[in-house]
Amino acid sequence: MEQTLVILKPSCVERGLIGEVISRIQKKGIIITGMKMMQLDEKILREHYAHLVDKPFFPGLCESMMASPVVCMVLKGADVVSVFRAMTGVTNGRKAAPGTLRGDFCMSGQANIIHASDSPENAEIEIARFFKPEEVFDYTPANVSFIYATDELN
Ligand code: IDP
Ligand code: MG
Repeated sequence: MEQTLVILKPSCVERGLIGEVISRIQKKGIIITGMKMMQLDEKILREHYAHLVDKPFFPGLCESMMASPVVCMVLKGADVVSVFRAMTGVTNGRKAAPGTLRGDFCMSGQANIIHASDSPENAEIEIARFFKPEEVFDYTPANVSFIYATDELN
């Protein structure tokens, strides 16, 4: 099954929203295969946000991402990259649709509570950046046959 990398940003951790996000992930039927707290630094953020290093808001983005520990997760599921991006909503929380995590829980374009990988290829790169192989547990929960039809499992 596909994997994605999720980061619960300081705007999620500091506002006490970790449980809300994890609850939605689990209620959806997405499997959490890795989870840990980390304090990010500028080195890892320059890699993770390489596409944004030249933007004027990059220093502020780094500061906001280092303001507290974050929670990093690896999620597993069929089409989980696109499924979880849809659950996350668009970048700016003020524009994100109600019902999405950003739409329901944030008001900011920067402090938007969650990072979620945007493609399966980037997900694999990001998982390797934030997790050691032994920190990801590729188990299958006992209820999986009630989450998917048999022909959806591979
Ligand atoms: P995404 O998180 O929805 O994939 P990206 O464009 O990859 O959005 O940007 C990464 C992060 O950089 C965003 O989640 C947000 O925290 C921050 N960011 C993006 N655009 C802006 C901006 O115009 N102003 C301030 N922060 C921004
Ligand atoms: Mg992005």
